[in-house]
Amino acid sequence: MAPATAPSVEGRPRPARRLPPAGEGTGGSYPRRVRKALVTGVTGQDGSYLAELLLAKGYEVHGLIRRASTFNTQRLDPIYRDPHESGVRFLMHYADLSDSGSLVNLIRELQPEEIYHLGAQTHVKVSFEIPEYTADATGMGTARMLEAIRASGVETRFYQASSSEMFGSAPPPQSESTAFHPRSPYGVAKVFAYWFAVNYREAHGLFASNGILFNHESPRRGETFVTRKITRAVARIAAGIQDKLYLGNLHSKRDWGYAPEYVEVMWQMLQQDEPADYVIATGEAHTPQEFCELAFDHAGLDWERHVEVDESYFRPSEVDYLCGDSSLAKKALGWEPKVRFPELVRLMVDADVQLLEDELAGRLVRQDRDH
Ligand code: NAP
Ligand code: G4F
Repeated sequence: MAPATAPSVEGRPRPARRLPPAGEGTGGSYPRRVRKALVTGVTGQDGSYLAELLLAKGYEVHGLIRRASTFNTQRLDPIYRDPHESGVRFLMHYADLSDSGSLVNLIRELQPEEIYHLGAQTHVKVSFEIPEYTADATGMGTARMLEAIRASGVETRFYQASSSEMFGSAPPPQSESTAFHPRSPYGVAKVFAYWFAVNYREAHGLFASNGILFNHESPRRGETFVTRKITRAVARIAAGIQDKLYLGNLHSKRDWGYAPEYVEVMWQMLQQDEPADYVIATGEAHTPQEFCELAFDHAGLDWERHVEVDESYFRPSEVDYLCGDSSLAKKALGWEPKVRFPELVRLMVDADVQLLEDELAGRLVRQDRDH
């Protein structure tokens, strides 16, 4: 275990050192060393893809997970190895974004070179029902992470998972210079967290970058977000075990990309010489209705026969139109999306059809992860 490093005189995090390419050590006369990353929200959609990416790049990856009464690590099945085996480079640690002490202790113990802060209460509609909790986990969670970095005096780089929800009612196309006007407690909490990261960069010299990511989806998307809710229902309706799908507002516009491509750019942001904030988006917007049309059609179904609107899914204040301008990311990072809307819809439907077939055939066995 790396020894704890004393905080510098003013309790400031040390400026991040220049990083060697991952997995290649520092070269020259320096010893070869595996780079260490800490990922909060590792059990979520993005956290699981990011952990895979970092492992493939040679990192030792530490995931922060919170206590749950059931196993919540299914998305990590592809990379999980029993920690009793030798050479394991993916390890999980219990902590919680509402528990400052757990964050300080973990960061001090690990001394990670990179921290990807993805953990949050991420559901916009739910944030209207639990605004105080959302402010705490999604907003204060970032403040606690940043203070934990300062308190532990660790040399690190920090990625803040900012969101296009911060733009709210600001008209498209939204870019890094668009003023925020959040429309939900979640959006407000993310604006708070965004400015916390900027402030620690300006006040304390921390290498902190905000990735302002527009919606990104995948077969690992949480089941209550609209895209996954649709693709799961399509699979069930096609199999004859469900008939109706109840949705809310079908006419908002979202800029939907493919999650594995979005975690790649998180990593890229922390490899730059200087920290900065970047919008990540496809530049194309579609409605939930268009998503339904394509998804049902891909399974040979007519969406209008199965989809009904239930107003209880409407939000008290909606974000009508998100469509991002990611030209800065293209110029500075060389990042461009590859998977476009129709392909995204098809791959998500195909994955849910396959998943249901596996479930019905009893081919899926729950993996127990006691760590
Ligand atoms: P997600 O699937 O909902 O995952 C959220 C993660 O945060 C889960 O691992 C969850 O743990 C963890 N978490 C929640 N509360 C916590 C707490 N109190 N302490 C510790 N961990 C906690 O979210 P995602 O789609 O991967 O998104 C990743 C990040 O990017 C989030 O910050 C999200 O707000 C942001 N973002 C996402 C999108 C998008 O379209 N996906 C767009 C912009 C920004 P459990 O598994 O235990 O619940
Ligand atoms: O899938 P959604 O719940 O995603 P939303 O609200 O855009 O938020 C997601 O993307 C954000 C990035 O902009 C992230 F920061 C956030 O964490 C999350 O990942 O809803 C998309 C749209 C909304 O306009 C919603 O009103 O779909 C509409 N919708 C219509 N029927 C529905 C439903 N959304 C959900 N969740 N469930 C429905 O039945």
